[in-house]
Amino acid sequence: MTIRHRHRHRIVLPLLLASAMAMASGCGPLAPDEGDGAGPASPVELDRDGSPIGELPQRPVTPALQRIASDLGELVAVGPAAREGRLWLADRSGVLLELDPQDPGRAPVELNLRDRVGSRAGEQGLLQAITGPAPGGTTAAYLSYTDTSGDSIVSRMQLAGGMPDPATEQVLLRIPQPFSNHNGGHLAFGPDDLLYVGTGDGGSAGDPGNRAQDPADLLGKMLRIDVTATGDGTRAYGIPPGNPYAAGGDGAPEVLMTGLRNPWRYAFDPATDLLLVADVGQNAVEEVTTLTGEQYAERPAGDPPNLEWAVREGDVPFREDPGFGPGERIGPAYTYRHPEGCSITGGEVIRGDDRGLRGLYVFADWCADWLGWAPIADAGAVPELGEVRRSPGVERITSFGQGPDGVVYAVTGGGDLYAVVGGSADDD
Ligand SMILES: [Ca+2]
Repeated sequence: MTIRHRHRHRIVLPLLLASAMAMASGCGPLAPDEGDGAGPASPVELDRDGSPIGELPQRPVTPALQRIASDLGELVAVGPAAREGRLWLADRSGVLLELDPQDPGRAPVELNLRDRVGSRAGEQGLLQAITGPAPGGTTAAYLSYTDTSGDSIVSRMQLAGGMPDPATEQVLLRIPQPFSNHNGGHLAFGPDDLLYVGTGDGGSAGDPGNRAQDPADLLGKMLRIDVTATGDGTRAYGIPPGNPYAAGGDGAPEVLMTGLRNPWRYAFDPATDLLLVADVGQNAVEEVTTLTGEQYAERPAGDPPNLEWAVREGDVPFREDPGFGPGERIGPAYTYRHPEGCSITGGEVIRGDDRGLRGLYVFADWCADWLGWAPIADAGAVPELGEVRRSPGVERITSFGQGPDGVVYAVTGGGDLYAVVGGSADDD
């Protein structure tokens, strides 16, 4: 890795690298004046598409959407299935689909869970299904949905034939919902193999119960639990010792972060451990907030990261009374205003892909026809979200997810499955 390589890269990929270079701020491996070339190569600068220098594309590669399948129902989640090479897709009405993205014309396997999923209101339903570790070194399915009473459920099911077995369902969390909207419902395992559970503020508008700032309330939070532990009789999981209220205090032991309104999708960058949380705004501002591994791994007692809702909506004041609860306030890394969109759909960081998109965070907005994207810039030791740009996209994207093949997929409420592929800069 030499200066000469960097120079050539800057010529070949001027648009992408200009922002990355600007963010390097004169320190770290991206700095143009740092000459030792020692240490690991920067994925942004030296390995953006995994190709040798001489084979880099002549123009910047931007993300675009390629439709893979249609008419799959009201899709709200996508991710790897338990069975190798397949995708799990969640139909909000309560059906889990298993699809082979290499053979998308074949009818998907269907698991009907409508006996327990309630989906009358638009934000209710089957919201997520993923696989993950379980006690005894096994693998299980973890599902998130609203039940027929409208309450939020996070449950575990054993796998049978590669699909969740509903007869084995074990409810881990049951969170009463005061209103039908803002149910959160995303599930993701962190780099620590702990389960991160995003909950909405309970709904209505403006967080009337001030739940998001109350660390004792499970609503309006990022929860974190250890599902490999068998629990202690009062709960069927373990409490990670790094949670800010693990040892007691004024908050619930499951609470990791406070001040969330409706974190409709968040993602961990597998290369840097950066956590990107997209929080849906009220009527004005949509936001992405980022936390480094250092910011979320081990929290001091009584000090959750506080993402500021409902005192602030994105980067503007929302409600003064009753003010901030405890915790380190962390403002958004990126915001945009209505009517550029109306409801952010948080995305994923592309890392396994080798078509020129590596290191990009992609996301969308439910109301907008653009695809948002930005490089994750690793400026020395601290990863951060780079300059956000937009490409043509489609409306009603409800979720993104990693595929089994390193491809990031997107789904829509209209039943379409898309792969995120590389387009040219001319698409802008
Ligand atoms: Ca916020």
